[in-house]
Amino acid sequence: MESFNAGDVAEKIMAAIQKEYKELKTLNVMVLGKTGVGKSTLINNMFSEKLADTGIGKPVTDKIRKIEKPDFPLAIYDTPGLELGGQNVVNALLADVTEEIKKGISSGDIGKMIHCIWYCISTPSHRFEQTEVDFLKAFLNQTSLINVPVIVVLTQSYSKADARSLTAEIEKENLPIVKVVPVLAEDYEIDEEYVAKAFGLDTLSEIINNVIPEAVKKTFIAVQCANLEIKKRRAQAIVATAAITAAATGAIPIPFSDAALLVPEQITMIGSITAVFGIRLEKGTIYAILSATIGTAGTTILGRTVVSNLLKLIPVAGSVAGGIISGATAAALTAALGEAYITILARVVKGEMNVKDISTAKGKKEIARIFKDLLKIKRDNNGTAIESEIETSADNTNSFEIND
Ligand SMILES: Nc1nc2c(ncn2[C@@H]2O[C@H](COP(=O)(O)OP(=O)(O)O)[C@@H](O)[C@H]2O)c(=O)[nH]1
Ligand SMILES: [Mg+2]
Repeated sequence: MESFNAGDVAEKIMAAIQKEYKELKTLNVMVLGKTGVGKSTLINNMFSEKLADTGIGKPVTDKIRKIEKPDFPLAIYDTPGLELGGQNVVNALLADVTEEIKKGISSGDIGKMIHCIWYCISTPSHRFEQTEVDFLKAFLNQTSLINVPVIVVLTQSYSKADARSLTAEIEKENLPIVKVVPVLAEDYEIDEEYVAKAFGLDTLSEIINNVIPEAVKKTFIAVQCANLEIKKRRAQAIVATAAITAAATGAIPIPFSDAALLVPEQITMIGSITAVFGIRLEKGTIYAILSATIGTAGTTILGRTVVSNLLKLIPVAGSVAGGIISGATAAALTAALGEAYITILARVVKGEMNVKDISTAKGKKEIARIFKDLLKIKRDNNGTAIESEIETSADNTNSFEIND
């Protein structure tokens, strides 16, 4: 029988991850606001790559700068010079910006359109100046005609009271905007004793996710780093789909060897989840995760002993009758593998786990334990948990031993 090597699988998963990243359409965000309101700080804290510091700015017009980074599917259209000086300057900027937005739309290419606009106003400025109101109204007049969502972001909102009153003031204007969202992109030191904690980026992220076109949602979820829940939700949906596919394939004979657990659907699942989290993983890391969950390093994945031991943990499976596992068992295995992978990547994103830790003996043991806990969850025939999820506690001493 052809053996199924973890290295080969890791290779296939790397290819699936590459494919996922390549297929992401570029997300285009336009950011407007006066110099010093905190546009760069906001951009740097919303996305996993610090575009505003190190991104290569390319002048699109004398007022608009396009910031991009190689191999990162995000483009920021920054307008550093929005000073709202004389009326001529304002009119020229308005013309430039609307021209740029219209150009994208007439291209017919979703990757070239502006998908969302953030209009930034600094909360400490305390008031919504008439010139700014007029500019915003003229601008919204253009953007609502062409249907691009505009979010007003109140930056540097270390005073929540000031943010509330400025929000009320702007809302009074009844502008055709998505929402007014107060944020503090970075902790703000008010004095030696008091530091205002950063807030609001998770809310902003959720709102953006709701208004951008479907075609770039995947990209946004991948490149944003402000809202982990959005990533988790998307990843869980991917797992649910993969588990249903596994269930639908029906009874699967064991040993799986080159079939079953890591069929193309599962490989795609791992690839898609990785893209959602926007993490760059090396082959060695994937290999470590695989060996800690469904196989042992360097040997055939899912030899009969390993499979039997894993299956014993699954409530719906129990024993393996006649050397065949049911669709429900395949679904449960797929769901547990996907959920274990989400748990690990979420920890990496939260900074609780370092990518390098994954490959250590301790890391692998921890991953094995997470997987085992998830296998034990009672699920329906499609792999959906039917009891409240077991909390994968860090201090579980009953760790899972993988047999060779
Ligand atoms: N602590 C803190 N400082 C901020 C925040 N937003 C902006 N700043 C500071 O305000 C100044 C101007 O911000 P910047 O992002 O360069 O503004 P831009 O000109 O609109 O791009 C910088 O010194 C930032 O560090 C924030 O959310 N928290
Ligand atoms: Mg800037």
